[in-house]
Amino acid sequence: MKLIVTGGAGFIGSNFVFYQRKHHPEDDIICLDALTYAGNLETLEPVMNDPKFKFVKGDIADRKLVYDLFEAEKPDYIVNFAAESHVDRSIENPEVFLRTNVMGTQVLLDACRKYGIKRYHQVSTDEVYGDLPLDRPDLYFTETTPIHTSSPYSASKAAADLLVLAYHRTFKLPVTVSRCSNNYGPYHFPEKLIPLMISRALADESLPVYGTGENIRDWLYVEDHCAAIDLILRKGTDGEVYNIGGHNERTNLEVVKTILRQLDKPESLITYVRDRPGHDMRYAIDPTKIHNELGWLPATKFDDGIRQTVEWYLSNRPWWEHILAGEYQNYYERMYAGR
Ligand code: NAD
Ligand code: TDX
Repeated sequence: MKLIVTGGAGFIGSNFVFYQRKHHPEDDIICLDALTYAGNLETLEPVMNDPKFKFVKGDIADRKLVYDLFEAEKPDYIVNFAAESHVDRSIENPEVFLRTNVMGTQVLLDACRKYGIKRYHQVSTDEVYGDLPLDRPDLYFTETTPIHTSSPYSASKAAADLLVLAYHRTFKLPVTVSRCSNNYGPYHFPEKLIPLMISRALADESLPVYGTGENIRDWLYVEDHCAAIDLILRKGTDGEVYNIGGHNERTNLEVVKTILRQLDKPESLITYVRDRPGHDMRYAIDPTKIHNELGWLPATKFDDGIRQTVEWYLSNRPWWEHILAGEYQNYYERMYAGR
């Protein structure tokens, strides 16, 4: 089997590449990634010389480049992680979110139609369901919860989901969609909540908590997400949407305090700052469908996962320090110019 993994130099995509090499060493992987600010080739260094792995620098919205790649490689599976993924950036500048998340997805779908594939998998998010109120802990997102987005980011992801499902209905393209809750773990870009708080706490800097910190996220260890996508890709049903989450709801404040305890830093570092506009209150996934149909269950409890994650950031300082210093962006040219 040959897989194209788009966005494989980002947080979840890189973890998925490593998961595939470990669990399906017979498969060939091509990573297509534009190396935006969020893409880091240093992350993929362990597989760069692997004969079953190939890296291609390119934009999923570049039709010619994508068609040429499909023509040359004739992939069986496509897993689309490539996206602009940060809600705050989408509030600042929505345009690139539409280009990559919507138009880029459309180019990939067209390439799948033109060249034929076994399965296209769209990596989506629970944010397409909007949010749940804090006073209704009995409510969860299911696959039939209406799409109801809050940010330009989630609107662009929802648009992409609808396109993917439309290509299934109209053109019979074999597709699946997964909607996962918040991920955490190794290689998480240090402007997202958990790695941001770890790196700032280590430097004894203030920890900016938006609003009151009561917003709830449903955290899933990244490897559990990768295992779920792998199952859906290989055993899921065409045209279906699968929710992925592990019932690990925490307020942002709880998450930040857990990190501070583990690092033995004082809670006085917490600073309440202006809230995110349109800030979603609570996300909570009902994962019954993927459990019943594909037997998926998360393996990592939040308390273990967050401990491992903090330890990972402590023992991989150069990885995130290069990002904070901006050095990682020269890495591709430095290491791969003329290679
Ligand atoms: P990320 O921002 O860490 O990585 C995105 C990757 O996509 C980067 O390597 C970047 O260079 C690449 N990319 C961006 N634009 C591109 C383009 N036009 N062409 C090719 N590559 C491009 O994101 P992430 O957190 O790893 O998220 C991956 C996917 O999972 C996204 O689709 C996101 O919506 C979804 N998701 C993320 C979470 C989460 O908690 N992080 C949860 C659910 C779903
Ligand atoms: O400095 C901060 N302070 C703060 O209070 C940051 C960066 C975030 N927050 C809050 C906002 C959210 O309630 O923490 C929560 C998590 O924020 P993010 O890490 O930005 O994630 P979120 O907005 O929940 O979106 C994430 O999960 C769903 C991913 O970035 C998305 O790509 C995914 O679809």
